[in-house]
Amino acid sequence: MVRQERAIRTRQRILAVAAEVFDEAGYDATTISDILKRSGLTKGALYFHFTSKEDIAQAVLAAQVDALPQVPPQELKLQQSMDEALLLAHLLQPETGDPIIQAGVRLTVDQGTRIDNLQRRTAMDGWTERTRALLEEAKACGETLPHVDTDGLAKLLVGSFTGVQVLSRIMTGRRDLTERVTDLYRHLMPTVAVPGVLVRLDFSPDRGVRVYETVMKQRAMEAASPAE
Ligand code: XVR
Repeated sequence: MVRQERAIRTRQRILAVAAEVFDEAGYDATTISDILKRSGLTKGALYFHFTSKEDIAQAVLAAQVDALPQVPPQELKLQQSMDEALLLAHLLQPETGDPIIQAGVRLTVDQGTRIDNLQRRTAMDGWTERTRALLEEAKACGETLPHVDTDGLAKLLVGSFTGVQVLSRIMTGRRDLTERVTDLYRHLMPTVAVPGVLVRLDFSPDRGVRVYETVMKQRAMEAASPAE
């Protein structure tokens, strides 16, 4: 049991270190020995968990969706969906970021100079499914207008978030990402939400920080008294 826990920790450590390296250098330029050097592990320990650079990158790609913590549940599921986007925007910031999410997103969006075999679509399908599930709840609660198709809307939101993210990285190193994400939802929600819900959605500029801080406090509390 103890050995198993140690193995899980080592695997997570490799992923965290690899995420940092991939985020700094990109997939093409990263070598497995860069990851090895920074992790301080032996070759044997690393190859026990992963077979190749591609294998590690695949694991980082796959981990991104689950690395986004749950936001506090909201009465309005559309608010909760927007809160997820705002939290993601914060976790993509250089200072407040999460390395797995940052590297996962970079690996997803970077096309690379050479053809590689990374499964970028699986990660995007994961985001779309997570988004769709929450929109489905919103629909079941009567929050959405009759024409809303949750499948199409989930794809549109994931696509728009990605576009906004790429542009924000180019223009400001993602410093204006929260603002751009708020603009996206402020302009999209009137075509999605029924009027009674629309007026209750919080588009204020500091919503993202509040969601982020609540989630981080919750995480710190859980770390202090881990649930058995
Ligand atoms: O699913 C997402 C949200 O529901 C907002 C729409 C965000 C999907 C982000 C996808 C990720 C991959 C590349 O971002 C990129 O730029 C939270």
